[in-house]
Amino acid sequence: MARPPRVIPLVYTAPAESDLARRAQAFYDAMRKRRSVREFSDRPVSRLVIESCLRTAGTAPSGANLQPWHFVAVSDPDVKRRIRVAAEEEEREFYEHRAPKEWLDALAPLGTDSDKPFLERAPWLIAIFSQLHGVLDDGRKVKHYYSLESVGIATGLLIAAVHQAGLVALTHTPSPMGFLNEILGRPVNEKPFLLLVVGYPETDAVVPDIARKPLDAIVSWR
Ligand code: IYR
Repeated sequence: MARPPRVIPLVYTAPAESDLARRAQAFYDAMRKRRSVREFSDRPVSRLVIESCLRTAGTAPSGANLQPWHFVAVSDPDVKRRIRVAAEEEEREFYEHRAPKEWLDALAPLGTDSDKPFLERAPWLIAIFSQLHGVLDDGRKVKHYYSLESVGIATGLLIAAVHQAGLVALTHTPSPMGFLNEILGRPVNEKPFLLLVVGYPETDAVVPDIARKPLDAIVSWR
């Protein structure tokens, strides 16, 4: 029979009930200002800031608490350049051949193309990997559960942390992303999930004039 789990008291203080709505609204008001930004300044960002954001990402819930993620934080200009070159190669293939017209039509409002100068200009690129299984010191495999869901949640927290810190980010998904394993020296059990570009926006940065769906379009109540 499984041993009973070790437990500790939950650290939790309930806010006054009258405060709940205000707190929920305040967080929404902060998060609604988040935008995906493609025009980055080259202004540096201290590694300490990125470390705190990554700690936040690491607080995410995960399948069986196996924390099946790995983050590579890149600030080295040579590594950034290699990532840009490899990503743009895939992107050119995507925009010129691979993408069906329907996909290109869906992307049109974003104004994206295969040029990704921000991959060199932004101070930080965070490559997020999902560990499809773990590996013990002796090489044996450890099964992971819900890796992609877990890493998706961790990435959401990371994006919120970056925004809360006062920086901007872009979720970038050059496809396929296998070149990230090669350039960053990550093992084959780790699947690239997303490349998060982090920094300050360019002074005169613009963003697409697009809107979020209203609540009644994304929620139903029963
Ligand atoms: N990866 C390409 C294309 C692209 C795809 C989706 I879906 C987007 O929301 C945005 C871009 C690129 O980064 O340009």
